[in-house]
Amino acid sequence: MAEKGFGTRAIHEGNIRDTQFGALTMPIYQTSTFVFDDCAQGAARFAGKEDGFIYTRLGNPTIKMVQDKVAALEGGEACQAAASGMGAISSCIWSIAGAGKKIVADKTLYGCTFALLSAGVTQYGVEVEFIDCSNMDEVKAALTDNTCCVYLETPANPNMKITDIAKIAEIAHGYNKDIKVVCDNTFASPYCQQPLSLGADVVVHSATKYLNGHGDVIAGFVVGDAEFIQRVAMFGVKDMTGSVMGPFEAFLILRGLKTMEVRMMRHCENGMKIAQYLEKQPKVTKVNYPGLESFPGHEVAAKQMTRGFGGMISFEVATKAEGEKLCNSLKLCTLAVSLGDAETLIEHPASMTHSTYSPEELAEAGIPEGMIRLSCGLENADDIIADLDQAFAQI
Ligand code: LCS
Repeated sequence: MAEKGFGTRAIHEGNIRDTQFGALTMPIYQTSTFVFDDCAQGAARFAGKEDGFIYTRLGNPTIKMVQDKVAALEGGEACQAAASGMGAISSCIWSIAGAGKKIVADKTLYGCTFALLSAGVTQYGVEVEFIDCSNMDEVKAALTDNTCCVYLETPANPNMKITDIAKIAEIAHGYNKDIKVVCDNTFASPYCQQPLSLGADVVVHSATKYLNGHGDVIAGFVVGDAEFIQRVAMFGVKDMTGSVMGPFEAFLILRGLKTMEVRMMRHCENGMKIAQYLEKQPKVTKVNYPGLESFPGHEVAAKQMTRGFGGMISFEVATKAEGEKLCNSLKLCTLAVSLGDAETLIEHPASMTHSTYSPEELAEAGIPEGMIRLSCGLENADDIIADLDQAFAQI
């Protein structure tokens, strides 16, 4: 039988049947520990000789189900949940890098990921070189014998820069097959793009965003091959970060995933309509949306974002003051960081999500002061556009 559609898989893959009471939805196993029948069973579980749960930092049924579902949607062998996107990223990085190793990272990243890589891991003997991953000459020049990881976001937060995942994987693995190509797939979501199928080794997510989709959870995931995820689970999360997802968060994400396909269809549709509106708006000097033919990354995006271009847009106005006036004049669109929610959210990256960058680093990363980021929500596109239009009339 042909592979089932994304919506069907989001609803049915990884489900664990409740044989005790027959509950349709996965119960919230709100427990810190699990009871052993006897000492032999406890010892066998700790030794990995018997399946079964031990302690929620090491595994939990509700969390297992959401992990298996996300692994299936990303086309990965296994998945490890974390307490946040940053928990997933740091648990992943500590499972790859250590003193004496080098990470090659794109210079345009979510602000806290940039802080982790530029000011965090470097304190512990890890070398990090920031480059432009959309420039393959820079990628080739950065690879060295101690390189263990190439780290990127595509589309990148906040300027939507597109990186060719297949090309990066080919270059990195051609240099050394053990280099882990890690792709943050938060902006695209597995509905639009599956980096593992393009050659990436690991996908990380802030599940706070599209995977949950309702703005009521902080959570993250790491997806990859079973051996690597075992290391992330039993070293990265268990020992290094302790960044454990809660059972209630797992439950809420399971609930969110049931509607993921219909939500993403609407996010993509609204993203395209709003990007086309912004392109015609005289006060906008530049629109960054992978679906626009005018966008430099469009061709690569069309190749690797197979179901749509997502709901994230950034655009530029002439000055920071104009951007602030615009944001302060909106009535429907909400001034808040985060993204991927039902509500349309707008923010100013240079002073908010990317305030961890110095002014020089912002310029280097392609994040100007006049840039505004828009997470197109699930409202009716005409209403979002009307709100933007009245706000633009104020500047
Ligand atoms: N990766 C990306 C691409 C992100 O955008 C974020 C958060 C993270 C990782 C970290 O995830 P968290 O720990 O927050 O779950 N991005 C945010 C943003 O752009 N606005 O607020 C948070």
